[in-house]
Amino acid sequence: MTKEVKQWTIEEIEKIYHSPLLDLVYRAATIHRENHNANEVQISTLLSVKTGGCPEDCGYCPQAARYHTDVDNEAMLSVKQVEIAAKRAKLLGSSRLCMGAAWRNVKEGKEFDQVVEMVRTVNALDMEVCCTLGMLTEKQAQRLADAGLYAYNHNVDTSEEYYKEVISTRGYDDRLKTIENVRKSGVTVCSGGIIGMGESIKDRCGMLLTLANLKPQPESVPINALVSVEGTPMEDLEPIPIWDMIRMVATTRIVMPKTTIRLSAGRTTMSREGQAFCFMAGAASIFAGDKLLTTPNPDIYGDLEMFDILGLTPTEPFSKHAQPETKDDEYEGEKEKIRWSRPAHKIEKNLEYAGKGKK
Ligand code: SAM
Ligand code: DTB
Ligand code: SF4
Repeated sequence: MTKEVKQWTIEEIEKIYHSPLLDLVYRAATIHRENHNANEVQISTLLSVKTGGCPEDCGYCPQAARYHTDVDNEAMLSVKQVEIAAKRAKLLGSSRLCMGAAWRNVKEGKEFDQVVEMVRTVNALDMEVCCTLGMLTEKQAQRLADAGLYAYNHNVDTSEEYYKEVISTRGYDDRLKTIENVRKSGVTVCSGGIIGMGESIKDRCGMLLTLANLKPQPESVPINALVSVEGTPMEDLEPIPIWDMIRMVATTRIVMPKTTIRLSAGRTTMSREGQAFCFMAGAASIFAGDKLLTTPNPDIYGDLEMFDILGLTPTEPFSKHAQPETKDDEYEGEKEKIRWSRPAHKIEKNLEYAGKGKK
């Protein structure tokens, strides 16, 4: 008999989010211990392989070309540079490397070929390889899978309703389509979002509703706290209280018991005690290294000291899923055509910031 998969409702998720904090954390911690080794936290490293100049208008993002931030456009990293960065990350305890590109979507050609080569190279170092390259087709996902890609990160970012207040250049459905394409290729899905963008609690729960009702649920869910960057439409937003992060992590744990929850952007403003509470509530990964993609992150030695204080050990690679095999590249160019949507709505704040000089 097949076990029926639970379909979550927004009311159920909101009720969990609003429960008394200590009850919430206790329940989440219990579920965490039933499904994971609670004293292990994965150390992951981010590497921006193509920085800046992105055509999208994501209101939080310092890499959007239309906002004038301190981020400069940089040429794509070479495979050798990636290999060196990956080896260094591994030496410092990382078991996962996530490579990001400031692209709307993956396009066929030299740059994508180079990313495929990067994936092969990092997989050969026995690290979990993750990519976040924007929207991609099923064939492109398959090509990355064949090169040894372990995970693909593509965030829904927020609820379907609030998404329209943040991004106007691509739709929520496009995001879900890419996630579906990744799923079909056999690569594990990493999808989460950001809190602190001015959304309501209902939106935070709405984002979890989307993710928790995916079948199967994502293997990995990053929870980012907004890093407000000067020059973006979200530059004036205050950091969220740590209690919101703890509630978000705990609620994620309860509605997606098996998922790896990643404490992602925003750790520079979180105390160690706050982060410990998040680990207690089910977070099982951090991004380490002094930079995320473009913004600062806590110092790695400070993080290792935090592991020591809390008695945490870094998770070994491939402890949740087997290492993908790297196959021969028999790819002969793109045959599949997808038309990603260009939604018609406009976002006043994003328009106001586009082209405006940095203060
Ligand atoms: N261009 C690709 C895309 O958008 O899918 C990949 C890179 S993008 C930088 C990856 C994710 O980083 C975004 O979906 C968003 O959730 C997160 N992110 C970007 N800027 C952020 C910020 N200022 N604060 C927190 N998270 C951020
Ligand atoms: C995710 O959800 N967070 C990471 C990773 N996936 C790619 C990226 C955070 C980026 C924060 C802003 C920056 O450094 O540019
Ligand atoms: Fe581009 Fe990704 Fe930044 Fe959006 S989040 S502007 S798609 S790099």
